[in-house]
Amino acid sequence: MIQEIYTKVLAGESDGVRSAVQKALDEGIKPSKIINDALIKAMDEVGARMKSGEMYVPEVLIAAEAMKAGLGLVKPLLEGEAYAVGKVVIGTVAGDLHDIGKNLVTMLLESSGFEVIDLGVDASAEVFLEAAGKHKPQIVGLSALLTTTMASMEATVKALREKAPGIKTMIGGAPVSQQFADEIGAGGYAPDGASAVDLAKKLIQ
Ligand code: B12
Repeated sequence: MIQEIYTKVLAGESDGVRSAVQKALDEGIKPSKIINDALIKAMDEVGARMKSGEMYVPEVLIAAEAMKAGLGLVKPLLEGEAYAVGKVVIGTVAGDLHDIGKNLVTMLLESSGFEVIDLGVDASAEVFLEAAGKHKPQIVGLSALLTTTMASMEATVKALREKAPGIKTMIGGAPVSQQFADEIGAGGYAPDGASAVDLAKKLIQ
């Protein structure tokens, strides 16, 4: 049944994932085993296929939806089992309304076991700071798709470094790069969703 869940996630079949997860639960398979050995493992494979160019954004989004459908069934059964591997606050910076990439990163982080608080788009440095204080994440992720909003990103990273120095930052979006991350003192840069998950895992170690 674990294999069936894995295959259905890769195929992006939400209904198939739901029924396979239900069958697994009926068979007495532990929720944590379903999450780790089927759902997360499948998303690891999705990440790998995305990196190698075997899967494209729409398929990745559909697989992430299918994974979340399965996760929805097992999550309530975890009985306080420590599940989240880490907490991330994420948002698109002030002046920028692009959110497709950020949403993809959010879904991939969630399906890899992170708890993600999504601040949406056009989020100012103050909004990021307030959320950092309220949710106490290990990581704040910032997205920018416009060259003009790279300045908002820089200002937000600066504000976080000054006022919440214990929190790591990671940045992404088409106009930014590792070089820009180094320049503004961000904790890291990732070029795509799968690498964002790897980076987040590295940052919380
Ligand atoms: C879709 C789109 C829009 C949509 C956005 C819809 C939405 N809900 O997001 C709409 C139509 C609203 C839009 C508006 C505008 N857009 Co636009 N848009 C795009 C387009 C075509 C695709 C962007 C996208 O979604 N890519 C797909 C995602 C999956 O990729 P991604 O965002 O890069 O994300 C990946 C990585 O970057 C990374 N990542 C992203 N975020 C993060 C965050 C973290 C923490 C990490 C680690 C990683 C990470 O992982 C993601 C997944 O792999 C791009 C062109 C392009 N091909 O990029 C132009 C583009 C970004 N837009 C552009 C422009 C100019 C505009 C407008 C100013 C147009 C106008 N004159 O009104 C407005 C600006 C509005 C605003 N204030 O933001 C320009 C920007 C030019 C520049 N260099 O500044 C582009 C490049 C088009 C162009 N060639 O001119 N746009």
